[in-house]
Amino acid sequence: GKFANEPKRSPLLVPINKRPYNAMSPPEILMDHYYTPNAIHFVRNHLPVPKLPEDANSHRVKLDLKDPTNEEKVNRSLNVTVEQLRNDFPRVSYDVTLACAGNRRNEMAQWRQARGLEWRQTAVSNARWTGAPLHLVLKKLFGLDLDKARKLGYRHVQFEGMDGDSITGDFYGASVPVEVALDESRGLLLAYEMNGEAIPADHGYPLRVIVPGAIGARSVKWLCRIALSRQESSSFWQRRDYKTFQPSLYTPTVEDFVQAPAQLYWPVVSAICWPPDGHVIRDGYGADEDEVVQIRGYAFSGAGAGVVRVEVTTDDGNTWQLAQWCNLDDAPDDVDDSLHQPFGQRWAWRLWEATVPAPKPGQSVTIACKAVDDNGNQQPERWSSVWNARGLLGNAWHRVTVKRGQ
Ligand code: MTE
Ligand code: MO
Repeated sequence: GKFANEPKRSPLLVPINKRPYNAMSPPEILMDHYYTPNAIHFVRNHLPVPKLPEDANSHRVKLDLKDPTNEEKVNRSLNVTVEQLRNDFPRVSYDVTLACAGNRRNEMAQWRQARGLEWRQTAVSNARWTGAPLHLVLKKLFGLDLDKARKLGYRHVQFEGMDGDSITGDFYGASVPVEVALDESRGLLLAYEMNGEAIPADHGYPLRVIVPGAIGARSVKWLCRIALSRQESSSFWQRRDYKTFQPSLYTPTVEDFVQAPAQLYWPVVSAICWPPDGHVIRDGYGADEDEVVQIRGYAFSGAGAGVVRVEVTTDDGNTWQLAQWCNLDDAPDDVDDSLHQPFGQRWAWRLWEATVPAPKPGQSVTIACKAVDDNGNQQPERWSSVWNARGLLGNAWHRVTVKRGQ
């Protein structure tokens, strides 16, 4: 059947849908690693996993220059294999946090119903992605740089996955503006490795594009075609999904979707991964002798903006304390250094921790966090100000309530 190619999956993942398979990372284990182990990287599949080639190196990607005046016509076309990408181009690695645009939809949907899978806060993971820089591939094979591409009338670079419905022709796809795709500093990779291993089946084996700082939807897995075009990808997920609307538009029409701009980048967000909401502290467990609660979470922003600080409150935002960066064993030594994450290319999360006073026996405390990024942008306090019909880009303060037993 359609789901004949699904891989074995870790029992540690937290599934929210079986077919197609969608699963969150386990929040507590997520906080133990700077590089999320491949087996627990969250999975977001819109379609069945396609039949994958056994030999990664001979997998071909089609590169098409479409006719700028006629989307149906291709002016120049060639194929490139993964082997060529490995051998003929520099091998470049970037640390990139992928996050589904629907991350934290369950909280937003508690404020007001929003359409989509109810992800909690861990449709987010971080990996070291390795591959060939996209701009070099287009330069070497077509002699194209941004300037030339624009002069020829190209506006978008489209990506197509192998997953889809061959009858309706509905394949997963996405696109990004040429200004992003052909700019070296934006870091787009044709990636063939994830954390130093072949990319696992669920994450796009044998090749995927990585669009750093963007919503996960733009990093097309199981990549089989790249096309320069005047138009955005005609994929459903580019044109009729992954768009936000003003908070009074409850039921956007097809027309509303077509009109709205496609979302590319993430805003700033942070969330608490430990303790879980509703956690109960029993004395001698979870609260140490000083009667404190240890909190851990992540923070990231979009488009290469770094997170400059994370703040935590236990009095609904009247007073705040600064969180500390975590020093995890697997993180690079210079993880908080501008050499590791240069300005404008801070595509990876920062993991943080904080300690707040434990509530008195029988009482509870609500802990909230927010992050501030390089642009001075901060997370909004309330869901009411960011609610949108599709439940995307959930970045209100993240709150968890911790109770203490009698
Ligand atoms: N690429 C293909 N071909 N098919 C998909 O369903 N899902 C996208 C993106 N790329 C998708 C895809 C979405 S919405 C997200 S959030 C990320 O992949 C998830 O990447 P991951 O499963 O490796 O975590
Ligand atoms: Mo997504």
